[in-house]
Amino acid sequence: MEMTLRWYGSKFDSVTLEQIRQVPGVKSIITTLYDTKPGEAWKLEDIRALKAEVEAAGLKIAGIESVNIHDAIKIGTPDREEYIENYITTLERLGQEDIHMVCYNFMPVFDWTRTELARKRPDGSTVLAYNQAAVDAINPEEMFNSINGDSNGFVMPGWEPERMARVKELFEMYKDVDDEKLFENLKYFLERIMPTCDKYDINMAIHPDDPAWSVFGLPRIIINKENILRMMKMVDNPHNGVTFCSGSYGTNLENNLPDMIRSLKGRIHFAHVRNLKFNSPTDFEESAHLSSDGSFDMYELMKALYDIGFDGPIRPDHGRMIWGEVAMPGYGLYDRALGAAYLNGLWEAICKSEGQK
Ligand code: DNO
Repeated sequence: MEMTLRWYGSKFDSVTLEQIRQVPGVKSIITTLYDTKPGEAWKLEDIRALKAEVEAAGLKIAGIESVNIHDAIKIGTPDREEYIENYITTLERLGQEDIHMVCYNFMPVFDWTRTELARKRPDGSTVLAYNQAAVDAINPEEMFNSINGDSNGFVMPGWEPERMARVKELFEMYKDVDDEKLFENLKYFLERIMPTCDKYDINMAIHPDDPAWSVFGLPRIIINKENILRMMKMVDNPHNGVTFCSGSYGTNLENNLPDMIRSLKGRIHFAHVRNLKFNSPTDFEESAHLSSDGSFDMYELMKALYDIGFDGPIRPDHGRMIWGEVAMPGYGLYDRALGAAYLNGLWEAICKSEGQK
């Protein structure tokens, strides 16, 4: 596996490439053109400039998180053709620049959803947290305002103000889209882009819906083993794969994470590994990565990845805010660096106990 950290670009991130380079075992990053809009074709010169900046700092780009999907594609309106064409152009340009992994999601309206961005834990750290009762008590606009108010001045991915200004209109546009329709639209999109992925060897890695159930009545499909295997089968091409995100699939305690990993052998193109601490099945917070701080056995997750021969990029996921750092919630340097060191340690121990040098 290739240990990475996510980086939003020098205009948007409080963490620098120079800092990332000093995290032991991290030689590459996962990044994006954060100021592009879903549906736009990325400019070749922008991709080249990003790549040059990363390489000048002694790092490499291991993949893109995310090239976002325009709502027309998810809803299946006739203008989706234009946006699919633009997506294909972006993929071609990424391929030409030797970038071969693209993470995306197919969540309607929102990306991830949390009810708190700074819940205080007993050790004084703050973390992102989710409480179903709190979601049930508010409407989407209120949720946007609370996320925006808690984000330390950073624009949170998937919660961009321009997007949220249209939240009512977006809900209206999705009113006839149920799970089946969303599957159908995903299939259509994947079938259209697979020839380009084959040509440029681009691994598409769909990110799960987070949390792994419907919020505000919107359809959600990338939530469990059954659905994800259905998706792999409906477009049966090795370039159609997943981002295995433990913190997203893990929101539903019925998901057996090591078993899911094993069932996806060859189709996991990217891994997000983080721990959650459940206070009840519908209230959880993002703990430190260490197994004993949360509810997951992180050794078992890493062992399952090892057993399937996972060799793609992996990243520690949301970190706690510690040591007075002010950063985008979930994306500070310190706790993610601790996470990377811990996951690297687990991996080294697994490799050695399996007889590898
Ligand atoms: C949250 C992230 C997600 C993820 C997208 C992928 O921190 O894991 O925003 O990047 O869903 O498109």
